[in-house]
Amino acid sequence: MSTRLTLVLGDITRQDVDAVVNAANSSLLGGGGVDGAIHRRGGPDILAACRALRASHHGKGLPTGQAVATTAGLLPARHVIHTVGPRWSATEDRSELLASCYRESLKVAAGLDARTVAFPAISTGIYGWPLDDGARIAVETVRETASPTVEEVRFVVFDDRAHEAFARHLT
Ligand code: AR6
Repeated sequence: MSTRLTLVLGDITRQDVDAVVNAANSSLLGGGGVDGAIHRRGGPDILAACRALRASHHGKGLPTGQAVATTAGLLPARHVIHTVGPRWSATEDRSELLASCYRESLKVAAGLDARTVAFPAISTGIYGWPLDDGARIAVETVRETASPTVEEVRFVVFDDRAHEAFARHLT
């Protein structure tokens, strides 16, 4: 399956796709940014599903670079795929962990038979990753990852600066 990469300026919680990716933290119990918006708009079912994961497979939380799916509650999407980006470090190259978020999320998406997946710019907010580099890793990784089910990967960005960064790497 060759995956089409698209770019939208908007709110990830409004996307009518099979799966939206959440820029979560390893607790899976919510936070600010995309995570806060998804839980606010998606309602309590998402948090209940996250708590169930913490009580079973992910007792210690979700490791950085990994991904796991839950219901999307009241969101227009069918599933939320939670992934944990690395915090930016000026002294340590954590790029492979950021690439892993995109790869592992796409793997989970294929397991859900998802055809359309929306990604935020993982790690580029509260986790401080420089936007241009975060966009480069996102685009390169998705381009290099073949998926048996995913026809469209939609990057959903929140402001003009992020839109410009992704547009640069998509052309
Ligand atoms: N739709 C699309 N993009 C958004 C939205 C939205 N509704 N809200 C923010 N962005 P962030 P991170 C952009 O901070 O850096 C949470 O507390 C934002 O401008 O959501 O991976 C978690 O629980 C930025 O470009 O995620 C973790 O603790 C990008 O989405 C931590 O933040 C990602 O910003 C994760 O930090």
